[in-house]
Formats: sequence, C-alpha cells, structure tokens
Amino acid sequence: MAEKLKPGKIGGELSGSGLRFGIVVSRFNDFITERLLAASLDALERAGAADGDVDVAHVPGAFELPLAAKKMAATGRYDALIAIGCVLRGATSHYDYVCSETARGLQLAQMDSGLPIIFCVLTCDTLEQAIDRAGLKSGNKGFEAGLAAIEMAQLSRKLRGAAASSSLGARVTSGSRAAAGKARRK
Ligand code: INI
Repeated sequence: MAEKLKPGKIGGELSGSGLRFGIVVSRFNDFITERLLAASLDALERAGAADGDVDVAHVPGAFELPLAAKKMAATGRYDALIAIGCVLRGATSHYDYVCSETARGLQLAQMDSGLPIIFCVLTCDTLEQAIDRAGLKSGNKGFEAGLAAIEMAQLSRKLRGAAASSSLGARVTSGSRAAAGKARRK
C-alpha cells in the first residue's frame, strides 16, 4: 500500500510582532468605517504589533482607497495593508461603479506591488447590514481584516525567504520553525 503523502505546510502565524502595517480608511460612512478601523487596530495590538509600526491614512471615499493603497505600498515600509470602506446602495447605479472599481483597483494595487492588501470594504444594501458587520450580529469585519493582514504578512515573509532557496519544501515544512525563521532573517 502506498505511504500517505505528507506535504510541506506553509502557513502564516498570527503574530504581529516586528511587522509593519498600513491602513487606509474611507471617511465616507465613517460611522461604520471608524468602527472597522478600531477593530482592525485591536486585532493588530492583540497580536503584538507595536504603536510605531502601524500607520493610518484617511481618504474621502472608497473610490480613493486603491490609489492611496498603491502609494502606501510603494513606500516599501509595510508588510501588509488594510483598505477599509463602506459602500451603501443608493437609488442609482453609482453604488455599482464605486464597488467594482474599488475592488478592482485594490486587487490591481495588490498584484502590481506584491504586497498583501486586505479588502475590508463593506458593500451593503442597507445601513443595518453594515452595522451588523461592524460589531453587531455578524461580528466585526475590521477585526477579521486585522488577522488576515497578519497572516498574509507572515506568509509573504516565508514565501520570500523560501523563494531565495532552491527547495521550498526543505525550507518551510510542517514543524520546521527553525528553517522558517532562518528564511525570514535572509
Ligand atoms: N463612497 C463610499 O465610500 N461609500 C459610499 O456609499 C459612496 N456612495 O454611496 O456614494 C461613496 N461615494 C464617494 C466615492 O467613493 C468617491 O469618494 C467620490 O465619488 C469622489 O471620487
């Protein structure tokens, strides 16, 4: 009988210590976005991120998030970014343009820069739906975004270190913390 395959596992730990984060927040619907921001900061703080390692930039609306995120990424200062916004459906098609261009722009910025950019933009039909996602019934998407930023920053560091090595599996495997640490220091 064939042996069970044991693949090398590459994961991002939820430790924010020593990592730098940039957060770009939309002022539009700030009743919601400031709650998302507070929860993201809470997640980063609980995971060990230091005060001086987190920057917050504000923009007028969700549509402006991609450019600000791209410029933050270009500084080379951060391990991950979080883009926070809240788009509420109105009576016209404006909502659709803002949603799709914000998502597209953030994905482009992420893929162009190679820096994780966490999508924390609520796209809701009603204010009630947004409130539910900013600390009520559905938890707080800002907190989830903070954790996602940490995980992706850690994973990116590992993959960067592993890419320098000829053997990804040898460098980062399950239980191979020493190898992963070595990779991060490179
Ligand atoms: N911006 C938002 O972040 N949320 C919205 O719900 C919204 N609506 O509904 O219009 C919104 N519009 C502003 C937009 O993001 C830009 O700031 C504006 O068009 C200037 O470029």
